[in-house]
Amino acid sequence: MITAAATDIDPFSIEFLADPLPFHERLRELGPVVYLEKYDVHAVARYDEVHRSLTDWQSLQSGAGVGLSNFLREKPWRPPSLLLEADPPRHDAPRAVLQNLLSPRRLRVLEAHWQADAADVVATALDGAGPGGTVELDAVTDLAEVFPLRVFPDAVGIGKSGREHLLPYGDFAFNAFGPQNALVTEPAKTIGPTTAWIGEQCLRENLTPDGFGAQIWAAADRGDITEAQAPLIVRSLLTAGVDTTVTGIAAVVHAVATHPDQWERLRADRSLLPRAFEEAVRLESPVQTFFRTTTTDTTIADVTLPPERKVLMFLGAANRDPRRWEDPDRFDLSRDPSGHVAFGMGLHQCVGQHIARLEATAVLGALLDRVASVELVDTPRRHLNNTLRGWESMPVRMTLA
Ligand code: QZP
Repeated sequence: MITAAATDIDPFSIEFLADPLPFHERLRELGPVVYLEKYDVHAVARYDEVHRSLTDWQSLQSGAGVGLSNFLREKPWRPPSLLLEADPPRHDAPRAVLQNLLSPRRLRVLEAHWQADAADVVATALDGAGPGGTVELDAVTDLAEVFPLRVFPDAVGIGKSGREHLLPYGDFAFNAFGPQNALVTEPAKTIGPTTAWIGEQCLRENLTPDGFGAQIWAAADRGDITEAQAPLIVRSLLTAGVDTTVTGIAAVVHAVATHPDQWERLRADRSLLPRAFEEAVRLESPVQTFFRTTTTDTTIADVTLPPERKVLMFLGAANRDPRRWEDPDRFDLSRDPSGHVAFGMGLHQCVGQHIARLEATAVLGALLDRVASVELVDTPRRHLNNTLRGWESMPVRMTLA
């Protein structure tokens, strides 16, 4: 019998979360499958094994939870998501509803509006500076957090008051995929009202008549899903749709600020804009990790695991695996980043990715319209989370075109 290399690396420690890249390399080098002693789980950090694990939904289920906690044994902190924490066939109707609602074709009507909103958000962040002027701003709090909060809650159709709960709710949900460390136990003391507010926003009577939320309820009226499923599907949008896009937008600003030659290329050729976003999420992997649970005896690279075992997938490590990517740490607009696993892969691949792309390219496009150069003026400060890799603050200087 072949066993996985064991390690005491803790991927949810402060040390790891603050600077994961050297740990990712160690994990990849240890072997195709490793055993994390601290949590008694196996893990994959190389591209091929992560890709295979993501696509083998029959052996590696999501229904037992995609966090460390095994729903077969432990009660989840909230009713499980009908999409994320479900397998076929239960997964499929909710997935189809969102996939249809969030398809590129359906999103086209938002594009011009969101580009105008992005121009406005960028103008405000640039604080009235004129051509040739320079502005210092925080790319996280003045830009990356502002834009999704400006467009997404309105697109879902939730109430205007209480929206300050959205980012903390997402932050908590993404922390909750990890172990019960201080990133979970501390906010858990005060998350109750936030969770209650989110639940209220998902009810039919609290949604505007034209948003994604109302359209999810309309799918229940048609019988595509049940009325009991509708509010939980709205909840998925509110959980997965805010902190992630904030991080994605911050990632692309960080990438161009730290690679001025690539910013110049982008300025010279705006058709590279979609690629800039894909390459930024490859490099940064806003969603760093996810678990699956074995359904049956499952062999990954010669290591056979019994049923009901958790497997941790390091998306961020796969996206910089030198076995798959040449010069993986470089943000390079010459590269074809397709095949990255920042949005996952297979059956559960991010259903909101077209919205994420629309938001990020709207912001980046608005920056390209106004800004000649972007640079960091200080070391950006990370925001630690058990699953998301983002920033608290990113001071930048922008020189206007
Ligand atoms: C979070 C849900 C990266 C994913 C874990 C993002 C995510 C997707 C779905 C949900 C939550 O359905 O609540």
